[in-house]
Amino acid sequence: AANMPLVISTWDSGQIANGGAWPILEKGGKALDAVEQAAIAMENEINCCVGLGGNPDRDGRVTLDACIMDDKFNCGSVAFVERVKHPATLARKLMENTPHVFMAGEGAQQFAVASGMKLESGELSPDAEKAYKEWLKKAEYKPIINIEHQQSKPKGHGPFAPSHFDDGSVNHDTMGTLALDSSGNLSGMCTTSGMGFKMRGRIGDSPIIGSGLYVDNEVGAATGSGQGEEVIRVCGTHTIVELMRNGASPTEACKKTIERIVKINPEKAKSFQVGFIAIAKNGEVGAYSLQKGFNYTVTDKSGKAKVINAKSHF
Ligand code: SD4
Repeated sequence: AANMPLVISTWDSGQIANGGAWPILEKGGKALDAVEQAAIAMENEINCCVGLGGNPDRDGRVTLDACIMDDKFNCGSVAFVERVKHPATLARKLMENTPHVFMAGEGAQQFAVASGMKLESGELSPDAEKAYKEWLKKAEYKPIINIEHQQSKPKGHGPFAPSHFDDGSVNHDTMGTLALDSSGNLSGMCTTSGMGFKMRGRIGDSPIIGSGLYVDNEVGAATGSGQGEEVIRVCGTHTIVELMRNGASPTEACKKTIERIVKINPEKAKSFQVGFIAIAKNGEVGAYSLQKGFNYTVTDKSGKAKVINAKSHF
């Protein structure tokens, strides 16, 4: 395809992720290496929603979910992992060095240590600490419904990092990245600290192959962000790739999948956000979200990162 290499990531913080991926793609490197570097770049940032600086669960602990998938249906996922700084890298190690695809919790952490990864302190970042204290005032022991914050002003840490908000509320900037390398191969990753103040042990869509991420090198790839429960219900990213296989463009495929979520319960669909991005084998990209306010970042062979606002259902 003409349009390669190419990398796209969820949100405007995708500028950070794409910034990690681009040096690899530019040199003719592999999409898999590029998406791993995208994950590392985001996981190094202190922000609400990716990495160990993210918001904790309702018991005050940060638990990370991530997955990675290459152009040959190899995939690795980790969920509910604590004190591991780079969960997408851990997912890649799991993919490459074990016969397994998915590990969770203590076992995943044990595998990280056995793989030579160091365990971090487990302390909350100052912003997460503050957000958690704020949340504890009401301590509503129920999952928080995830709505886009358009009015709240993010407190930045770095130019584009998704942030904790002054009012202690959560936004949702799970990072999903899809890359098409100069050999025409696709890979993807998804990394998150999950919904802030989630119930302990809760796992979202992000580490689930076919929900938070799917790659089929013959067809295309998709990833997303938002209320994980609603994405899992429709196997969101697998659905998108299947729609593309049947001829839909990336945007049409994302739109049809969002509509499928709406159809389940149109009233409830007003109260949460889901945003998908997708890339076709030919380098065409697209996106669609449920609520307004979802955007994504595309870096193409010009080397420039462009932030694009997705169309939305509402
Ligand atoms: C989840 N999809 O855990 C994630 C939430 C998200 O930034 O997008 N967080 O359900």
